[in-house]
Amino acid sequence: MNELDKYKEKIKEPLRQATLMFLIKDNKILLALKKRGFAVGKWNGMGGKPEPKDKSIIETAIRETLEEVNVTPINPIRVATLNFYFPENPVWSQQVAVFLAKQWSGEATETDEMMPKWFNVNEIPFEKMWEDDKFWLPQIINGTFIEADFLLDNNQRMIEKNIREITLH
Ligand code: 6U4
Repeated sequence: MNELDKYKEKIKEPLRQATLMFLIKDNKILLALKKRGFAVGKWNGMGGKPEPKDKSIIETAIRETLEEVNVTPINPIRVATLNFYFPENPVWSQQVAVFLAKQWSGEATETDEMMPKWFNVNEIPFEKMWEDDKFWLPQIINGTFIEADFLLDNNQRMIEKNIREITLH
């Protein structure tokens, strides 16, 4: 059994939830630079943890996007479920629901939390992102639905991955 499966068998608690939202228009994707907190300095989608007032994970994803870049996504689609395991630091472990939106209201602007920027989909700055992103972000941009597990170390480096494409019937 690989390390990932061994660790998954060992932990009993469900992973805490978090969200990621990507806006896509033509051949451009909106990423945002994290200005504080976990993973500061990385380009990523917008997102965060559920709050008690959220009625669903999609509400969390929309609320976080509004708080972080002043945009309200319209009809976002859930395209991935990513499980991130940090055996050396389990409080970082999380299950991330990933959404794509092709419509929104407002225009992305900087906040205390994030600095948004549009990138050409062929020029995504993977070297300044989480190491796992290059394995799933191009696929979801191409319309693939993904379920994946990642094992990461204390330095936020990826140790192992298991990525499954989901076929909808
Ligand atoms: P708050 O509540 O804002 O202080 P924050 O420091 O923003 O917390 P959190 O946990 O709310 O952190 O959000 C973490 C964000 O990082 C979520 O949008 C999910 C995302 N994320 C976590 N691990 C990731 C990984 N390995 N690859 C990735 N995104 C990840 O692309």
